Amino acid sequence: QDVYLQIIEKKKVKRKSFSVLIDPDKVDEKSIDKIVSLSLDAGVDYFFVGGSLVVINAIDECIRQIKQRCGIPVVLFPGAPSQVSRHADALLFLSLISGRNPELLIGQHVISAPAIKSYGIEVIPTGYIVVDGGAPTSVSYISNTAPIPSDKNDIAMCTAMAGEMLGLKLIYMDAGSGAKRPVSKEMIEKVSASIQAPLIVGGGIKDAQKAVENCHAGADIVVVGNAIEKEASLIKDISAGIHSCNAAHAQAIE
Ligand code: 1GP
Repeated sequence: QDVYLQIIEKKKVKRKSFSVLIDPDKVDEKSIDKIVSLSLDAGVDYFFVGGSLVVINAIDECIRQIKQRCGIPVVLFPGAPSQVSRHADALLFLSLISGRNPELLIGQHVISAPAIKSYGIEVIPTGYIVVDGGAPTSVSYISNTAPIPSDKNDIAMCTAMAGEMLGLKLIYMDAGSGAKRPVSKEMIEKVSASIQAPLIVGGGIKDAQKAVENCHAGADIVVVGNAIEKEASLIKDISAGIHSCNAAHAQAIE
């Protein structure tokens, strides 16, 4: 089944999903093995693969190793056109709509379009909104754009609305990998109430409590990378937290 269709189906029944972000630079065969087995046990919904700066171009190999071990959909979350792999199930075709860098709004898309088309992978047009996470993260430096200030909920809301009006099918709010301060509950509430498109939230989430708070605020998919790189056992707690929102919702409508 198409990944986007699956995301939409889940949103219709208010099912929240957990995505583990894997930075191909930071894993080897052994750590992939561990992450995949913990993710299978915990019922992780997606793997996002990518990073702001992928130094060793090991995307293909990383995805091959994940897919060898499980059927969890692998979604590319590329920081650059070089991070596109034909082996992924889908690609978040990111337009950095919080920034004003034309290269990341449309330029790199033009360059990578023919290759992506020839790969035949599912492309999901995604409005990528970077929010200030309390300290400069790789994403704001590499993208050469200013993030949306963390308390400017209206700017985030209008940006997400405009992205949706332009036809983008997902909105991804990101405080940046390893952010000190994740996207606030208030901003997630404001954005999710203003759009129909599914909302992905990530950056600086370190525990189940914040993941659950994000789900209640309106996030459809919660992404965690950095904290899991440091402590892989968090996969279990965070997944249980996110999926407990689904159980609670199912009970409430019975
Ligand atoms: C970053 O949203 C992702 O782009 C995940 O962030 O690595 O801080 O979990 P973390």
